[in-house]
Amino acid sequence: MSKVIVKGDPLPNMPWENRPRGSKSVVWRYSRNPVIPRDIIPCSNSVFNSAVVPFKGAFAGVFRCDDQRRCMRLHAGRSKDGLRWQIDPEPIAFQCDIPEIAAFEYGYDPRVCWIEDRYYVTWCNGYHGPTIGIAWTTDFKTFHQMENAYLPFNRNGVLFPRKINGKYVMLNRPSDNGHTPFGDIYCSESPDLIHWGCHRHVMGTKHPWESTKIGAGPIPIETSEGWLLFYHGVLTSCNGFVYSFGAALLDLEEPWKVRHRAAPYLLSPQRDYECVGDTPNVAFPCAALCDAKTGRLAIYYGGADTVTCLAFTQVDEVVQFIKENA
Ligand code: BMA
Repeated sequence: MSKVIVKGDPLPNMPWENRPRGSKSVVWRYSRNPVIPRDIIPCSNSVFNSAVVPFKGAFAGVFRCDDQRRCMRLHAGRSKDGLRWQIDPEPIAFQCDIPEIAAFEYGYDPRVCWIEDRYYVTWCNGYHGPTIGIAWTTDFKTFHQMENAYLPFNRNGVLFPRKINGKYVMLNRPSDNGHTPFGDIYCSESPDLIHWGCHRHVMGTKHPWESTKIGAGPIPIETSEGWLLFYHGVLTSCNGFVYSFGAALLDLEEPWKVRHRAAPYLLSPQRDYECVGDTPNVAFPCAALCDAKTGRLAIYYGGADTVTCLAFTQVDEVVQFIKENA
């Protein structure tokens, strides 16, 4: 039983593995990583930074599949156990009646969020530069694309799973047109998921592991201690960027206020499948499954911009870690 109260449903069938004997890590990796190989569908060069949610007693998701032309595409997928995935061989063909928005340039780093009565997908959408695309689905077959949330340049758009004070809320990360050498997390509000405003700064770079830029990861998890946010942080080494992830607790009603933030990372690229691939040294989380009853958490993250991996933790332990390691 989780001591920290998690708002949400029980999810007894989610992927899970106990902490390996002898390990003291707050977050531990799935022993059979990666869960999704780079060549799971015929056209894929790599499948990573992908989003997974509970769906009709099983699981569904939106996957970043870079194809063998190295075009960045989004594909839907389904799984009974969250581990073995059937990913559609064809990319999602978004339905969109706004001609200016309908021309798909590229899409990457999706997140999926259930709000009220449907799943919303947010992703980094090419529109004269990267911005945040939004679409909704109820069946993971038909996806209805809406207006982009912001002007370019923006990345890492992550919705909260309920309205806060009557407004939809999205974390996002203003950026540039390239491999952005800066970046703080902001939060924006909307009455209708179309018009976004009331932009607030949430947090900036702080500790060495995240000193270049940060960006929100999975959909925040509502707990009695605040919104549990996992986020990636980037260090610039002499060999380029290093992507790790850490966690913070945001205020439940004013989520731009950071209540606690852990100084150390939770997971940094150390295994071969995180260190070797199309982009070395990347662990990039985009989704988390949570069993509200036990507080078990399964975090899906991309490894080296090549494969999709899983790591586990417990809400109680991660909340305690955040509070004790400020
Ligand atoms: C970011 C995004 C991510 C990627 C990361 C590391 O800018 O492109 O998809 O994982 O860089 O290359």
